[in-house]
Amino acid sequence: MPLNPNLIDILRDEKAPIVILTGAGISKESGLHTFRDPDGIWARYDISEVATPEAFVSNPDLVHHFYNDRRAGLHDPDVQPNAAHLALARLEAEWPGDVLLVTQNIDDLHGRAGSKNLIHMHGELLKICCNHCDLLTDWPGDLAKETPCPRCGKPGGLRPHVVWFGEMPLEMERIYAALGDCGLFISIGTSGNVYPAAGFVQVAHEEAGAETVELNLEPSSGATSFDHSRYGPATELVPAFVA
Ligand code: BJW
Repeated sequence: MPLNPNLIDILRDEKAPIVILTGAGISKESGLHTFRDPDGIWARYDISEVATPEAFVSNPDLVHHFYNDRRAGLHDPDVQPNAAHLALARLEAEWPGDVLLVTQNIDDLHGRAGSKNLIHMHGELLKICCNHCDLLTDWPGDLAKETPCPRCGKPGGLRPHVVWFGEMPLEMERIYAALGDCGLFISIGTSGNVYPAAGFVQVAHEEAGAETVELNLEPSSGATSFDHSRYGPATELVPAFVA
């Protein structure tokens, strides 16, 4: 096998299912911040004050401000899918086997790039839900503490459709089923600090015997768990790897 194998070198079975996990690093070159880099979101905000259910109860104004700001950032016309998002959408369209893309990102850049078999395991920034009823709807604009729910009419219950610490990530059954059956697991642009996503590499390796690949700017916390790795910017690594 070549020193820096690409997807085709690793996957000789051309129909093998592929599971891809992405994190904030894939959207960095589109102009969105990561979380744990020195210039990241957690350098400016305290996680416990904006990304927990307890924070939403004690200071909903701050939590809404945090997500309103990020929603506005996502609407910046300069924020567009980059070469890495586009390469993954192309892979899904062209690979003869299943490709499941699981993103921890709440931005909509994978969808805009054309990925269809996509799970937003930490939710979606442009959606809201209601703590009082079962509303889940698109919400591109600002949200405030007093905004009444468009379905049940009650104020105070609307929240961003995002998964905070201590909450259950979305579609876990479907994700674990795909991990247990894949031939290749690729992790892109994630620091490997947040579970359960950080544990997916072990599941793919142990349950499916899958080959595992990390594509990241630098070795992640779980780097030694991967069979193969390449380090550099996602816009260079991803198109080259899936080409
Ligand atoms: C580039 C680049 C470029 C830069 N190119 N690369 C097991 C052990 C220990 C703890 C736990 C455990 N299981 C669960 C936990 C608790 C907790 C957890 O993991 N804590 C850890 C901090 C220890 N997990 C949870 O609470 C999760 N829920 C859960 O497990 O439910 C089950 C359960 C429920 C109830 C009771 C018991 C169990 C939920 C986690 C929710 C995460 N939420 C956030 C914020 C919400 C969404 C938002 O506002 O955006 O999600 S936190 C934040 O981190 C966000 C991200 O999706 C997530 C991951 O970050 P990511 O994507 O990895 O970003 P960074 O910044 O960390 O890394 C970026 C990487 O890119 C870096 O490596 C750079 O080098 C690289 N990079 N530029 C390529 N150009």
